[in-house]
Amino acid sequence: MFDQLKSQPADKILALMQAFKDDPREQKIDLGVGVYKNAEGVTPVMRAIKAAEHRLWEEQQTKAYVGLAGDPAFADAMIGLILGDAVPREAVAAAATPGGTGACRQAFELIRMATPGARVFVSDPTWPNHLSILSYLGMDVVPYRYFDNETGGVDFDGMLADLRAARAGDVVLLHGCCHNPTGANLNPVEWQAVIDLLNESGLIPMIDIAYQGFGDGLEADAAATRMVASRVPECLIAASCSKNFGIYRERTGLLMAVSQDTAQRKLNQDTLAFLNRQNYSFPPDHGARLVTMILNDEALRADWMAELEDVRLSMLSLRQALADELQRLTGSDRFAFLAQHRGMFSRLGTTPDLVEKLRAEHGIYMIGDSRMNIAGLNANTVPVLARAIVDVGV
Ligand code: PLP
Ligand code: TYF
Repeated sequence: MFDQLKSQPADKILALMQAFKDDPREQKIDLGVGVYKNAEGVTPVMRAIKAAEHRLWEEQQTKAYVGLAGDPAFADAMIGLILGDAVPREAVAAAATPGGTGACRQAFELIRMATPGARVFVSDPTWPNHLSILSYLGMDVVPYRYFDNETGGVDFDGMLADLRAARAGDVVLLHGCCHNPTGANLNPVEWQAVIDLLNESGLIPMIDIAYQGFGDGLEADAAATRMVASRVPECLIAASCSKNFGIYRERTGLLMAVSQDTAQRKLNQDTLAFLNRQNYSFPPDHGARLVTMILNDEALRADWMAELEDVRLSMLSLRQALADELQRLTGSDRFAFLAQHRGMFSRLGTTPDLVEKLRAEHGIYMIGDSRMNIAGLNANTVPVLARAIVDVGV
């Protein structure tokens, strides 16, 4: 049996992580995998997580199974965080999943189950795992134009033109905030235009929100998701707690199915529980429980929000410093888009050859499509990166 296996393509982001580790040079900069790092290069356990873990260790009396959809208190807390009061609670079915990846996987399976012929429209580019899971599930994927290499912004006319090719029942995958891998995002007017198109054409939005709090703030980063959820008849939302709670390895996420028809909710809820059962039965609980404790405790929540805000502001100031340094070195505003981008990532918009040159000659590791993890920088390495970008001739 095993000899029938074919080797599968590696995850390029994870492969780059390994290449960085294997590089013996002392002066090297890791702008690869999307994990937050502070100025010392450490990915810390957030204070509120530590405090909640401590409390959990003291108070938890059982590790018995919870439920196929996870603890409803986790869903309630996350729905509050993401959707606020944009839609009635009765309109939302939700199930905990192993990370945001699990939420995406379950969402895709639900789409395939509900509408077997549906195509999924994805931004070009999008997070590579979207493509790889969709292809594994045998689903049809249609890219829509998104990033404009010339301006570093969104090619919005191209995006709308490509989405006009979608048919009723097709799904449009949108990043709720902090687009991965580009860092370029829609403004509110553009979001409304997308919503109008979705409604005119009968398209179903699926929102992937993995970086709430990393862009313009917790509320601002949820605004587009709230706008969509309250203005379309149905949508799916895949949320991750990995980044904003710093609990990557705990595998904590939530899939939400929103319908304005509250009678539909029970069927949606049962389907989400069914899909969990088919794939892994009960979802992980530890991270979800910590998140619930934090969101429901005034002091823990305030401390978490304060630390998250520090994280967000540190990335914003690194962006600004990089854009300023490049402005100083080149005498042009060509790289001003780096300060406009939001979230962990920016796509530089250069060729794989120059990305390779940055690695070979300067020990700077970014993804081949020129995506940089801004949190991989610090005050000392910003000028090093800026000089290298100019040196290789980006
Ligand atoms: N979606 C996007 C766009 C991401 O960048 C990530 C990042 O890790 C995820 C989903 C899911 O992350 P996780 O499964 O670690 O929660
Ligand atoms: O895009 C990133 O870097 C993050 C982390 O298979 C990640 O989303 C990368 C690769 C992967 C899973 C998560």
